[in-house]
Amino acid sequence: MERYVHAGALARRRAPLAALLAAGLGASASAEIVYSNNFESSGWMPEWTSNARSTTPISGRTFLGEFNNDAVRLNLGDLTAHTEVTLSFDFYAIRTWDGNTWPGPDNFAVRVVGGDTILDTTFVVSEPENWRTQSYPAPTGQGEYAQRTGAVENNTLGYTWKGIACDAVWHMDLTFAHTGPYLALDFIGSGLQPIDDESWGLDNVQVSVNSVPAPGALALAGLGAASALRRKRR
Ligand SMILES: [Ca+2]
Ligand SMILES: [Ca+2]
Ligand SMILES: [Ca+2]
Repeated sequence: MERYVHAGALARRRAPLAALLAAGLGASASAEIVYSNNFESSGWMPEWTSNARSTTPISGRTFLGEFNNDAVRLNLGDLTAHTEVTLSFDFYAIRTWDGNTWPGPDNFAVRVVGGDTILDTTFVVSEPENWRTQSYPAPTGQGEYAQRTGAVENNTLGYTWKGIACDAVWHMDLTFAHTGPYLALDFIGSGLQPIDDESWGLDNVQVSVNSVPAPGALALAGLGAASALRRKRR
């Protein structure tokens, strides 16, 4: 029996009507943050299947992890009606990730339970072995990018391997089609060597739900606004 957290009890913001109307011509007419967690407080988190938390040696950031060849699940419930979801988070890759090649591939994936895989890729954080390649920002097996490609931070967390600084942070914004009040997401590491050699964590996890109205609904909203304006002028 899975437990779902009442997302309404967590940080929730509604886009003001003006912003909603202004965004009416764009892809997302409204967005609502239904979950946000920086893991800095120590309370129990029933929405996560693991409550493992660590603090970075440099700058003292607390995050969810460290994990290795593990899957950790985020369960959310009571979501506002929506047509798509945006998942944002910081991915901490710690120590000697080898990317596409032996001893690897060193893989990280995010899957919607009962739905699509929204991220499946490899990373390299393995200086000074500059010959290694990673798949990210392409999917696993489809990219040959230099190590740390796309990283927003390098060697800022304070982890080392044989005295050499060895960590990187990637920021992810993943938008995918989704409907229904429940959302479960699996974050999965695989192909990794032992946890003191290759590990990972999550920080600043945020989930927003978006409603993309059908063109007909947009036209109706426009008509409604126009007739409201006419009534006001009379
Ligand atoms: Ca944090
Ligand atoms: Ca390694
Ligand atoms: Ca490896």
